[in-house]
Amino acid sequence: MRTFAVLVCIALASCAPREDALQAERDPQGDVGVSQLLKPAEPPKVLKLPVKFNVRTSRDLEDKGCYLTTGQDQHLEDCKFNVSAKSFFVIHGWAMTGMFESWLGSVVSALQEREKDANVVVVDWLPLAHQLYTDAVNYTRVVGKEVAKLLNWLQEKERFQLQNVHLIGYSLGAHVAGYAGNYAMGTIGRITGLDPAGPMFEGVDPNRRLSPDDADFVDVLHTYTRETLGVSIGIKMPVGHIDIYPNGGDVQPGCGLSDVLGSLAYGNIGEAVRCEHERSVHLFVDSLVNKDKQSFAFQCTDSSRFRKGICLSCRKNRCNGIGYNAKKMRNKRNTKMYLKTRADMPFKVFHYQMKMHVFSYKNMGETEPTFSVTLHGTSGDSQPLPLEVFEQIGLNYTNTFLVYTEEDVGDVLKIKLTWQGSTQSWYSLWRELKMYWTRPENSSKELQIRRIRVKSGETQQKLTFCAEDPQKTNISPGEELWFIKCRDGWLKRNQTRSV
Ligand SMILES: *[C@@H]1O[C@H](CO)[C@@H](O)[C@H](O)[C@H]1NC(C)=O
Ligand SMILES: *[C@@H]1O[C@H](CO)[C@@H](O)[C@H](O)[C@H]1NC(C)=O
Ligand SMILES: *[C@@H]1O[C@H](CO)[C@@H](O)[C@H](O)[C@H]1NC(C)=O
Ligand SMILES: *[C@@H]1O[C@H](CO)[C@@H](O)[C@H](O)[C@H]1NC(C)=O
Ligand SMILES: CC(=O)N[C@H]1CO[C@H](CO)[C@@H](O)[C@@H]1O
Repeated sequence: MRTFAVLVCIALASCAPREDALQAERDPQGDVGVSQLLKPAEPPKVLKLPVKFNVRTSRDLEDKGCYLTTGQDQHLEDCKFNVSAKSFFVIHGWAMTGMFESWLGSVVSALQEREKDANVVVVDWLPLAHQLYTDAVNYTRVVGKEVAKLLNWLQEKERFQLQNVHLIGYSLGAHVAGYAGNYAMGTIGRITGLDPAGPMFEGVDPNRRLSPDDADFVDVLHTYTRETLGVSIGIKMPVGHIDIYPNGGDVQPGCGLSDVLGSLAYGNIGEAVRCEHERSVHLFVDSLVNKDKQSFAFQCTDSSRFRKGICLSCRKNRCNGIGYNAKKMRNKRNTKMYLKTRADMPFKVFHYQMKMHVFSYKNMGETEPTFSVTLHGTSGDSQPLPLEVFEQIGLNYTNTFLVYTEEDVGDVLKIKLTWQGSTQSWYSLWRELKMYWTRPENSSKELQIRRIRVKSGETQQKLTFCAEDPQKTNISPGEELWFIKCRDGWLKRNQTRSV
């Protein structure tokens, strides 16, 4: 218990005292230190209306908005709540500081911009969320029930449809949404879980956490599912109809937990962890505002298979948009999907599967080639993209790789394959030294690659690239080999053999 309280403390907010004047003024107990967090629970101050429904009536985030109260018809009118329109309920998570975090405003603005007619309601349960984590967890059910009560009352209104309701919950808020779905009469249209909280929810019964039963469509983004001392801040298990794990759901680019420099840039580890947890929110905002740069995720049994480039299919609904653009898939349950992303908005990248038959040629011994490819397309060229090798490159074997570009290169016309011989990174230097020790005579290493087959995840287009010079299909360390598009599609297996 102690371990995870500390972890959660680190992850969900900065536990260090803050010098925020505004906060100190409004919230004298804002300096929640770890020791305080671990103190036994004080009897929670029961407030009259611990859960508030704040209708965002204007685009101005500073505007106080208007409050709905279950049973008060006049409030609907006062708040200009359009009962026949779509309604979004944004639900925050654990609140270490007792205040709204800045991401909330981004979600509200993005929803207002994307769906101009819609009602955007912030579910404010700050007094209950600003407690020990274990107590806040206990309150998720109470808060979920309050949301359900409001929805049940709204259902008495003509033209109000539960199908038009979309709950968006971050961290603990995702489980609040789950409870709301549980207690609401009828079926809520959609719930989006943004990195649902893991501690005390991982592995528990479906009716005590977010689950596919809670809405007609439950989609989930998992961005911080790395286990430390047996606890993961974000829930690891799939809890929706589709569960999307961007970048494997653990290390998010730009959050820099894995590299020292990144952590320094962030000031402390806590910020870096929060960066990954909160990434789910920013991916959702991105999906709302960058409509023309939609990210796609691909179904796969696990992250390592995805990283090997095995899963880039869209057949039988195996791919889907992410965040707001995810299409309803009720026939699926706990479907895990994966994608790579950029480090910031817009997060979209372009995925490619590459299949390369590597013929062992000469003196390969124990060496592992370090390849990179550069894509040349109708709209531009990519950076050199390293081919990530997990075990080792199979010789006399068709290897599959996943590569992705941040920029749209358009239709790929040409591919440059480079066998990094010179030191282009510390890693390759290290590999080279290792090679040198084990096998000093490097001059005659040679592999043969005759063609590269490419499939684009985003367009599902398949192309075959052949060696530009049919006489030159051998490659040695430090050399490069050019391939040009020679065919649309891939040939059947028996035909491939004959060249
Ligand atoms: C209420 O929402 C419906 C459906 O989106 C829309 O057609 C209608 O114009 C809205 N009414 C007002 C007053 O905005
Ligand atoms: C959770 O809340 C219920 C009341 O809603 C209370 O009876 C119970 O003791 C609480 N559990 C914990 C662990 O605080
Ligand atoms: C690959 O095939 C070539 C020619 O058939 C053979 O000489 C070589 O030993 C094979 N390499 C491996 C690693 O099996
Ligand atoms: C194999 O190739 C031959 C021609 O080379 C073709 O007629 C045949 O249909 C192919 N078989 C398959 C299973 O693709
Ligand atoms: C042909 C070639 O690349 N030879 C290199 C083999 O490795 C030694 C030591 O690393 C180099 O000095 C040679 O140039």
